Amino acid sequence: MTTVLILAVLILVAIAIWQMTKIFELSQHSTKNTQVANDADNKYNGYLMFAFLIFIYWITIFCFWKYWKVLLPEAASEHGQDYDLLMLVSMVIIFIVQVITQTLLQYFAYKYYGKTGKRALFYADNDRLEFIWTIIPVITLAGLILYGLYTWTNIMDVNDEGDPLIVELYGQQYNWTARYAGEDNVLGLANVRMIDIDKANVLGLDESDTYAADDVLVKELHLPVGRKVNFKIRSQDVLHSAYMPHFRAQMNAVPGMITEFAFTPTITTEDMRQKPDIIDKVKRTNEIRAERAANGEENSDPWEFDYILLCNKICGKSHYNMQMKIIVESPEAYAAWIADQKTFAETVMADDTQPTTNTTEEEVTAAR
Ligand SMILES: [Cu+2]
Repeated sequence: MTTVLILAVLILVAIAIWQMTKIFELSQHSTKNTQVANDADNKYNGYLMFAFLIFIYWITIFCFWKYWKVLLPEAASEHGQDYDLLMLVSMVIIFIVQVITQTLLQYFAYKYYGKTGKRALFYADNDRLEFIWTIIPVITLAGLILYGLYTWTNIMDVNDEGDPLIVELYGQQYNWTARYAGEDNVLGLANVRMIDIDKANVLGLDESDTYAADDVLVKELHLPVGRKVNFKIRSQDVLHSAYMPHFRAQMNAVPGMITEFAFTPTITTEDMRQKPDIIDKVKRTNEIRAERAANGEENSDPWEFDYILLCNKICGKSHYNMQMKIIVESPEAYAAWIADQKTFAETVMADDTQPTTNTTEEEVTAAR
């Protein structure tokens, strides 16, 4: 209540000051102060236009210089190169057009500022000029769109060619679980109705499905470098989005359906850590962390670079914390790691004394 009163008083005081200024202005019988711009006003505005031109290019150059280093490092997946090239080509074209048009706009506003007695040239139309400034954007945009569509189709083509590794990414508020398809490289059936927390069957795998027995559930994603991975993405509750920025990959996780994305990792975690821009990023981050440590603040442990899977849909209050570490390693290291993991049969089906699932055959078929 006090806040409302204070606000009301402040607003009333502001109105009073504004009204008093008005009265003061009206009492000054100045003949100079007309509402029509004179030569001095026009000149002043012309110079302001020119100053604005200098300002926007100064700030553009400054931002490039200052913030270039916070951009993502080079893409760590095969399609990521194409993705980055498309982005670069689009941005360079936009940048060139922007520089030319903005410069002309601001410069002419400065050059032709109003002067008494000077009249604007009446120029009705020019077919040739209009043809030129229509056809150039048409060709450029058509080219960009075709190039974009071509890249998009290539990136979004999820197929089984080249013996891909099949991995499920399962999102729920607020964590990710990854499921490897095991020896058979076929994921077992799963349905939200078969989730059994008591038995730690958190993904609702169908225990009667033989393909499910060798599936491996993990909380850290390991990927062999150079092998294509087909991701099958599911959500238990709300919309999530599996986002792997270093691999230029993102796909929504939608309850009730399986979405897909495929990529081939090309740089191991170890190799990525040796890249100069990553070394620099880690150094900069750890300097900030050391400062925090000195002040006794939280989140001050030294940081080491890792690939990461994030959720990129605001899915609830702990959304920011929904992430999973990704490790890209040599095929040998990956094979050793996966051999070390327990299968679904070893963890859940082993102590399957009394089946608790009452899912009907129809429901299983529907889930398929
Ligand atoms: Cu989420």
